[in-house]
Amino acid sequence: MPALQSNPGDNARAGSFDAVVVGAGFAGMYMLYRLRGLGFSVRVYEHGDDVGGTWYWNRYPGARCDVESMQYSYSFSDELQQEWDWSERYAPQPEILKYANHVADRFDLRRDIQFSTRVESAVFDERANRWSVTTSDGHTVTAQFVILATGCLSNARMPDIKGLSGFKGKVYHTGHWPHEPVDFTGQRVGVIGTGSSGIQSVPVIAEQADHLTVFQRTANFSIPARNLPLTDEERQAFRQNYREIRRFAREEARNGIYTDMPDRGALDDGGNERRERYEARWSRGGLTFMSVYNNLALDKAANDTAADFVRQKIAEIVEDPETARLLQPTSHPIGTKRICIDSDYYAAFNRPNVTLVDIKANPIEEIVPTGVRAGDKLYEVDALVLATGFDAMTGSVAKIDITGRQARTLNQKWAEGPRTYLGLMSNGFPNLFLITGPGSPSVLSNMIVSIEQHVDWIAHCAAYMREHGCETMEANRDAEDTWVAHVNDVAHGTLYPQANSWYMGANIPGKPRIFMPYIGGVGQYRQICNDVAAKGYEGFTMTAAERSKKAAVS
Ligand code: N01
Repeated sequence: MPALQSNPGDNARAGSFDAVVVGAGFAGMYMLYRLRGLGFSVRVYEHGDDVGGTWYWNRYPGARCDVESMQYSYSFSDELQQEWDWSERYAPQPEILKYANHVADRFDLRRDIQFSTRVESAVFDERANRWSVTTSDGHTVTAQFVILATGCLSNARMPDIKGLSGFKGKVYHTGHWPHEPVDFTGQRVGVIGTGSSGIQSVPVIAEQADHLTVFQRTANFSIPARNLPLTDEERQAFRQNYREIRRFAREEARNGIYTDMPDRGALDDGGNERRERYEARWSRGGLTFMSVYNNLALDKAANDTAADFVRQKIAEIVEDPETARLLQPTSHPIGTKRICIDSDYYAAFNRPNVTLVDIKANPIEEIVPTGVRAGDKLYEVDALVLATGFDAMTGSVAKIDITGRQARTLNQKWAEGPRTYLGLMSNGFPNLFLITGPGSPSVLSNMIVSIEQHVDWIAHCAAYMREHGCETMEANRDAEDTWVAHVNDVAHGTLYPQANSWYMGANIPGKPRIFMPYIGGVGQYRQICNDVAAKGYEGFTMTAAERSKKAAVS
């Protein structure tokens, strides 16, 4: 029986809520907290049997956050940020999950979350102006608002490789890792995929496995994390300055991370000075490598200087020249695929028990019961790890059968790519909100900064509607068209579209190629959202309860 320790009011007992929230990751939990604080009745549905979202599912060896833990944390409660002790510069997955559980307990969230339950469908009733939400346990509830807190990287993608189902060993997907410990001791393991998940897991699996074969289709740029235990002094320094750190991350940083802002372009420095700056960032480690200069995402010649630096580092670390050459990315400008942050990834290839296989030159032909056949060669393995990524940003939304006005589904509307106004709503789907949806900075930012901004905006909006007697809110078609064009224009002013990335939907066969996140930066985006709200939700139509009833009847 799905867990629910709710103490609902009369309406909620009758299956009628102010809001249904889909997902109990960081977005869903905070959404519940905010709406509950405003006196709304809320039911959260979560497919997993506990909170944590992406951190609940991604338990693969080496999984840890690539944003520093003191910044990858909620800011809405000063008590919470003052009392929680992060142990390392980059928190490992079990610690992030522990934090999510702590938040759920501390704010008593679980009583409104129904676990082990998928939302199967949501249908908008134009007469009642309410959503009917049907779940995997066969129940249907109604709600004024449906809020999709489904996560951008939650829909793990199994690759379509011939013979996979016939493999006789164990097959694991990094995004759907078992809850019980996996021990690769004495085994020959194959890892397919060299994005962030593969790059984090390879050094850890290499330590355990008898032999590890890494199947690489596209080499990726990775920067050392330089992870270390956090000292009390470091934690204190953050805590004392949290007010300014959070303000900067929200309002000034492009990516929601507190860091130095670059004041010059890469070509403004001479070769020696540039190299020194890259060296300093490489030694410091982490995502801020890409903010050493202000034009790395804009100017190919500038970008090449950073890419060359990292390629050179790879050549210095990896002893075998042919392996080093294969690991040097050449297919895309640095940073145009999500840059990876690793702990000893390149050095792992110096181990005698690790082999790199170039499946770009010699594609996987098939998986046979005992291994992987590529380039006419059989690589025998006992276990396979698929680090093959996600149907990102839209995949989890698409799994829910969402029907808006005039019986049109969201999947029909988004068949040529997602269309939203501000990444928050889509025309034709009143009172349906997305948290960190396509068209918002989301995955290009510190996710928690973006989640908090969206949740706060949606919460204010719901309160505003209640205060003004409004029953529905809907993105206007023209505002949506203008926003989609703007998101596109901004993206095409950068180098990002040059990569076959999951940002573009390029990892999913048949998915329309559209740059999905908004690249204008979280500070600018926040300002736009605030301005829209200040102008009475410009670009949205809100309908008062009486008017909308008449409109629906006529
Ligand atoms: O997935 P990916 P990921 N045959 O899509 C390859 C976040 N994240 O799970 O590039 C062979 O990046 C594919 O090859 P190619 C982070 O935002 C964060 O690693 O398509 N190979 C690629 O190498 C990240 O960007 C953290 O040629 C196949 C790999 O699989 C996002 O999640 C940690 C294949 C997939 O890479 C996704 O990362 C981990 C096939 N059929 C993840 N299909 C943090 O630190 C795919 N590939 C917070």
